[in-house]
Amino acid sequence: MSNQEPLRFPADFLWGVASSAYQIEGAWNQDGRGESIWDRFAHTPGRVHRGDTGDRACDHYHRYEEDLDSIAKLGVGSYRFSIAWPRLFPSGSGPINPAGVEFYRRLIGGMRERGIVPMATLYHWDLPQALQDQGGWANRATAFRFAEFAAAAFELYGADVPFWCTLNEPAIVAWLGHVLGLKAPGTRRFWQILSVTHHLLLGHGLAVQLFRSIAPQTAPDLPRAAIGVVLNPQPVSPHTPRLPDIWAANTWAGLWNRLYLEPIFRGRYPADTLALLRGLGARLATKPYDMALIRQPLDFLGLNIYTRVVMGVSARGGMRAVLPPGPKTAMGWEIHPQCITDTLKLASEYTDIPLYIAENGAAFADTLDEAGQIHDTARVAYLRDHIADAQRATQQGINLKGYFLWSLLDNFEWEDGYDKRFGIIHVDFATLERTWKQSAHWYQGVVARNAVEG
Ligand code: IFM
Repeated sequence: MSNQEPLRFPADFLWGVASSAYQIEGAWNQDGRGESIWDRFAHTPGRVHRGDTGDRACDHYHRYEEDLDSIAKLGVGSYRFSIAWPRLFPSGSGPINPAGVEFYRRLIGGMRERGIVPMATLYHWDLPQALQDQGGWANRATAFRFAEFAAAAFELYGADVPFWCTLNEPAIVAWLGHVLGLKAPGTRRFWQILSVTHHLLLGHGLAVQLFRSIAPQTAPDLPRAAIGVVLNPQPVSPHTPRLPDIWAANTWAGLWNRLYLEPIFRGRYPADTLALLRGLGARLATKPYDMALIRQPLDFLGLNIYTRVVMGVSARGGMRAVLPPGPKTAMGWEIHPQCITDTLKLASEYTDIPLYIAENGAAFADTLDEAGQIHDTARVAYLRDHIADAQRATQQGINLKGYFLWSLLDNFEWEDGYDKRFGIIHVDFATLERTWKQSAHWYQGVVARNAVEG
């Protein structure tokens, strides 16, 4: 513990916690929910660590009241959750599922009763399998189905949800889902990288356009309705100042950062990255006005920030991520708190709209002591250092308006199953019992004081 003055945040700073539907809800085939690409992926042997699935997950679908009580007790102002598309539209489009509508009505209502401001994400990776069967995001039509789903959500919940995020991390969807095959739908079709990216971004743009025309009016006690997108650009540095390493860092920044930031904020794909990908066989068919549709004025930008990337060249001359020495999380990600300011600065080059850290947190191997307590000191240290860096960013004039901790609960960490725990609340996946970790108590204090220890 340091003796320095606490690092105070601006009075209107929004504290939150974050989760996503497939990672916590469970009830995968209940009350009319349709199959998603993550159900199909997790049910396919060999795709997820130990064969784990989200079938039951944290059973949040049935235990959401208890979880909302925890959020209220943490004292945070907001909860970032996601709406499962196949719960509202089991086949991706067509008739709406009343039980799905009702679930989110109760969930959002539960937040409102407790004074928690809802932030809804529309696409946190759970595409209805029926749409995947028609080509998924590689099919242009999916962008239009997404916009219809989004419009239905705006109509249904617009009065009570002031913050809307269209997509979560489109780079992950495109690269890890469609090129590396590590996430659903698990395909390895390099040539689709540009079409999948383009259709995701088109879906985003169309949804924002519909949001503007629907213009949801929020209840008087809530902020005005706002829409944004959640991206995960990473600060990239060259391993050495040598030219090949600089080339690798720039190339990676194009593929991972600029491929998403430039179309959304400047209405064009980065020419160098586009040429590189096309040269390697990626295909892209655009229609007139697509880029104008993608470049919609946004109200905020969400950023998921965990680490940075150091790039060098391999012996064969290709790009290679270099893992610097020093501490790592259980994901093997370098702990580098300055990634917060660096990412915020990177985003600020594209826009001056309000920025939210939509996710930040860490997986560590937690152990329960004899009394059933979890002293997750490594997580507390990670959070403290990253939140302190966020505070320094606010002092440097960066337009940072809020921080959402990933994650409320230990949950289904995609292809890693339940092996990686990001929660500040421990979940016993046999009994589903929730136990606050030390980090939850600590975060409660940060929120109450609106400050972190310096
Ligand atoms: O669990 C994920 C989340 O769904 C998206 N952002 C990164 C988190 C940790 O890997």
